[in-house]
Amino acid sequence: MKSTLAIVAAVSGAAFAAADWGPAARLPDAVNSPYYDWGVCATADGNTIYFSSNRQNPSSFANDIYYSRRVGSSWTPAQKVPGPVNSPDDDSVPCLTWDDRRMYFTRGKQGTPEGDIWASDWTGTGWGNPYKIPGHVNRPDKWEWNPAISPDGLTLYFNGIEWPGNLAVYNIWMSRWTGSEWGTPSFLTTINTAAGEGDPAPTYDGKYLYFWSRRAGPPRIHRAEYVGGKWQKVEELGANVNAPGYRQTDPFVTKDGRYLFFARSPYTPDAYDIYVSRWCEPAVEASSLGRIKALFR
Ligand SMILES: [Ca+2]
Ligand SMILES: [Ca+2]
Ligand SMILES: [Ca+2]
Repeated sequence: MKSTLAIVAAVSGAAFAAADWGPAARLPDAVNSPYYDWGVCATADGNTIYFSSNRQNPSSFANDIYYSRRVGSSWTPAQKVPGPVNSPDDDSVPCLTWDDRRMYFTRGKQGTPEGDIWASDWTGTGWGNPYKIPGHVNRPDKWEWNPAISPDGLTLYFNGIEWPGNLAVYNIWMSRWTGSEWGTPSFLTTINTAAGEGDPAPTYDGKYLYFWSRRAGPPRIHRAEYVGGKWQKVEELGANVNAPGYRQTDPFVTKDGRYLFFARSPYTPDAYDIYVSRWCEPAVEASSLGRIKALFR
C-alpha cells in the first residue's frame, strides 16, 4: 500500500515503513469452528463481534448468527444470537448500524432463488422480530447478500448475486434511503469488474470502502477511496491480510479504524475462520519527523 508517508520517506531517505495493516491473527477456537465462520462485523466499541456460521448445519448452508465478546486479550465462547433473528433458514452476514441499534442481515431458503436483506432492531434487551427491508433492494428472484451500512445509515451497500446488470456472479450495488424506503439500487461502476466483487464494508470516516475482488485471482481484500464523489483508486491490501494460498473475504473495519476483521480460508478444505489485523503506524524517528513536518509546511 502506498501512502503519502511512504512517498515522503522515499524523498527524504528516512528509515521507516509505511502505515499498513499488521500481521493477522486467527481468533481462538472459542470463536472459530471447523466449519464456516465468516460475515463478521463489530459493535461501535469494537468489543463484540457478530458473525455467521454453519457449525450446527455443516452439511448445508443454513447459517446462524453468533456473537462473542472480547474480554481483555481473549474472546468469550461464541453463542447463537437468541430470539427471532435466527431461523431454520440461512441467516448470514450481519452488519450493524454504527449506533448499534439495528442489525441488517441476509435470510434465505437454501435451494431456492430467494434470499433477501432483513433488519432487526435492538429493543433494549435483545434483537426484535426481523422484517424484510422496505423498498427496491430485495428482488423476488435473486439473492441480495452481505448488507453494509454507511455511517449516516442512509446508504446501503450489498451484493446483488446474478443480478441483471452484473459483470460477474457477484458484484456490489448500493441504494439510498428515500425517507420512507430504500431506493432503486445503482451499480458501482467504478469498482465492479468481470472478475467479481463482494462483501462491501464502508469505514466510519467515510474515506474507504473495503471489499473482496477476484481481479487478481482468488478473492483478496481490496479497498477503494472516496475521491471526487466516487469510489475509486482501488488497491489490494498487503500480504499481512491477503496471505498467499488463501481466500480472504468479509472485511470489516471497526469504528475507530484500528482493527480489520475478515474471513480467511485455505483453497481446500473450504472452511473459513475469522481473523483480525491491527492498523500499524510506522515508528517515525524524531529526526525524520522534523523533515516530514518541514515538507508539509
Ligand atoms: Ca438459520
Ligand atoms: Ca431476493
Ligand atoms: Ca471455521
